[in-house]
Amino acid sequence: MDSFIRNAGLGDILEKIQHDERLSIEDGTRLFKSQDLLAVGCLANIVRERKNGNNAYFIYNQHINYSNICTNLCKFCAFGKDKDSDLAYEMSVDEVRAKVRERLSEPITEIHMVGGIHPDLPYSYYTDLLKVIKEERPDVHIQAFTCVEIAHLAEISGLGTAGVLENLKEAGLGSIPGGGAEVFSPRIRQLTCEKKLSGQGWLEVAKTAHELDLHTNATMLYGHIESIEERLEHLDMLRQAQDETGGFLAFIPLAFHPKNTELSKLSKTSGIDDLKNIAVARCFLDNFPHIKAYWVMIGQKLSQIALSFGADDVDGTVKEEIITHMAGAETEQAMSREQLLRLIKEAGRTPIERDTLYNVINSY
Ligand code: V47
Repeated sequence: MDSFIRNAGLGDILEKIQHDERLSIEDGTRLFKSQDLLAVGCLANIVRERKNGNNAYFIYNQHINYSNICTNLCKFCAFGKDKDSDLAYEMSVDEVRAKVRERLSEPITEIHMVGGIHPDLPYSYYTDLLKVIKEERPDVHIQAFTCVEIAHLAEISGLGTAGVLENLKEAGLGSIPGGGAEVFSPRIRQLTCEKKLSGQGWLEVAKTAHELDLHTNATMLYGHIESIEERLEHLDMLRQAQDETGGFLAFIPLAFHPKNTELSKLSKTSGIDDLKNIAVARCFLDNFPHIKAYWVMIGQKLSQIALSFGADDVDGTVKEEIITHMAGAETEQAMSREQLLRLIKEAGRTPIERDTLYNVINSY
């Protein structure tokens, strides 16, 4: 295998990975630009195995998108809608309670809840959401509100970032999902999501959360108008932040889905790029414990292959995914535990059902 990687011109990077040395931005760029996907995958597989052995994680979770009303209206997003749009929706606190009740018979351990940046819902709505979920399912871990939503809540509550995080934690928040990071580059934000919280702002919220013992995830939305250099800049900013706090759990590359967005003329991502984003992230983000292949975005089959290209996690049962499906995802809306087990086992990995913080619930 070593000679195969050397023949691909990546021998120096192999040496670094074998010695657990940090890759430079230039190394990362070369990996992205390499034509030899298998060589890049082999490198990532070395790192994956060192960090996670033969384990591949999944979670029994439920997604709730409480509202799609959004003032940011990012060009890559098909989910967010203006308040006056016919497609706009907003769940009442009782409707969210009903969503949770619908699935009380299932062994759900995590509720993943995000929404748009709503122009006029009061701060109490958000704390009430957390409280009713906890009333219905006291043991569930609530992973909710992206760093972009947290910045908005800090503003409308007047509590500031640390204050609002403390307050949400008291109301039941367990951790923060990785959405809203997009690509940190100011050029990309200017062109695709100029109203959104800046990349620096996103990182500040994440780091403040970590200081308060709230773990977060991180994402990167790739495959639209960003350059390879901008992807590396994004990964480098995440790696630096993780050096400072150690609070990120997982990195999830998100494959851009163009349908029904203002960027609908762009193509879907290729399988090669999907696997490369996972593999390069695994090699470059040496301080991130987990890399997730999100089956909703890249499909069940490619997620299975991704378990040999650096990923050690396939997310979970999900159920009722809206954000990617509004943008044309053709994947299922949910997977059962049995389907996840089969996907992982057939990839030659040991399926580990985990909770949000990667504590083992069951090993199969
Ligand atoms: O924040 C928006 C992205 C995110 C599109 O933390 C799009 O474990 C693709 O962040 N095509 C939401 N992506 C999803 C997300 C997530 C999902 C699963 C697990 C975790 C985690 C996080 O989806 C948004 C945005 O960055 N997005 N529009 C689109 N057209």
